[in-house]
Amino acid sequence: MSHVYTDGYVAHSLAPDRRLLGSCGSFSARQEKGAARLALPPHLIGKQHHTVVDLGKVKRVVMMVTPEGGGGFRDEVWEVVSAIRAILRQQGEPMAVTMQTVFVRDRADVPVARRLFNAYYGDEMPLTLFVVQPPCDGSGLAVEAWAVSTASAKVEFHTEDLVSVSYDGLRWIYASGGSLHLDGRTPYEQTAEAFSSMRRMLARTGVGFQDVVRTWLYQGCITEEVDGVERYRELNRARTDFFAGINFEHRPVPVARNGHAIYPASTGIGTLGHGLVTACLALQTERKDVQLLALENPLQTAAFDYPKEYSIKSPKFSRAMAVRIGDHVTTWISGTASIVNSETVHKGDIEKQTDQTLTIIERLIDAKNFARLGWEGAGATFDDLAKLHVYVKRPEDYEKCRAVCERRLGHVPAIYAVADVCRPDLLVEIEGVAFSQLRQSAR
Ligand code: 3EB
Repeated sequence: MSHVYTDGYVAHSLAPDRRLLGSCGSFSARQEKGAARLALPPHLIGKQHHTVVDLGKVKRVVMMVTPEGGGGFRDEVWEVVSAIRAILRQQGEPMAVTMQTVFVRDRADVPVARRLFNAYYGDEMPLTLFVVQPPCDGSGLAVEAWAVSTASAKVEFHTEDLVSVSYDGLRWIYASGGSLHLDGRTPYEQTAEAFSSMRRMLARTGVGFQDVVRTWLYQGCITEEVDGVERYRELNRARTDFFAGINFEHRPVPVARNGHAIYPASTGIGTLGHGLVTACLALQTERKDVQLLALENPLQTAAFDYPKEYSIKSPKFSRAMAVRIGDHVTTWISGTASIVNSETVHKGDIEKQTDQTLTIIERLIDAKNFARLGWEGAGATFDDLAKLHVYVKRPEDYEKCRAVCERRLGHVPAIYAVADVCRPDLLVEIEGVAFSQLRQSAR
């Protein structure tokens, strides 16, 4: 949010768009009184939206930042860095960014972005994914960054592909499978290598792949065919083979029986180029008040049960993964598209597909669905969303898609980027993360 004042300066409100959990519940920035306002010269700080999540012992800040001052790509990166730094500085306690996803317009800009982020973060470089998906607003980049307060959390930057965060008897591990380019390898080989390297990374912290709760798979030219087979289908075949050796029900953290197979939540989406960028998030704890629930959607066939016409080996992911920690629940919503049962609906209509996708998400996270799958008293609404990522296939659909999202969700920190969704007839895919409180009676 920015306001141009008569002296020509732009004052950016760095008040959070949302505050989740804690004692204050959620409310919008507009309602917040006495919000910090920094008067900053134009172009110094990017457009930012962020959510502050009060997890009791630690605070998490989710930032969605895009530049707006113009200039070259370097200016844009520094503007984003300035915004991240300003948001973190105003938290009043030391914060560290643990993971960031950098969406860039041009692949050629990735090395520049990497160097500038390295220069800022130094030896505290978060796990960083560079994804070639042009931001819909025309910027050279857009960044989603997750930070945690370091007064009570210990953040370990093992390598640029491995970061862990420990607090309150919990350990979260972010691992990336690196950024692979084609190099003569088939999509199957690339995928197999990405999963193996994530497993190798996790093993360095003593964690197995069965502890993964969420994966992100950014595949270049996802719907292109290689030797007559679509790249995404080959990704699915390789993932299926890799997962065959993993039992996601056997992990230290108990998984609720939901009557379905259990897989991590996931995003599978296209990028420009032919690379494969992957990452995962794992959780380890011995706490007795922590439990996982893999969510399926009453409106959709489980992806792992999709008929063979979509992929010989089905996509192995859950519609969402929820983790209950004490009396709050974090829900990672997988990439969700306008699919009812297993069919694409509203072909060619961006507004209807967006609206349908949001309805599917709403039904996925509502209390009824949690109760159906065994968690009475849990559940989330759109007001509990900390962030949203919207992948739009056709750049010209952006405004219409955003209008539908804003009408139904109000203001959620969000990034919109252009990407190919894994079926030719899908125009939009949406993912998010929700933080909600268990109902009193369920605690
Ligand atoms: C769908 O429902 C849309 O292959 O990991 C969404 C989220 C999608 C994850 C994946 C694919 C994946 O099938 C596509």
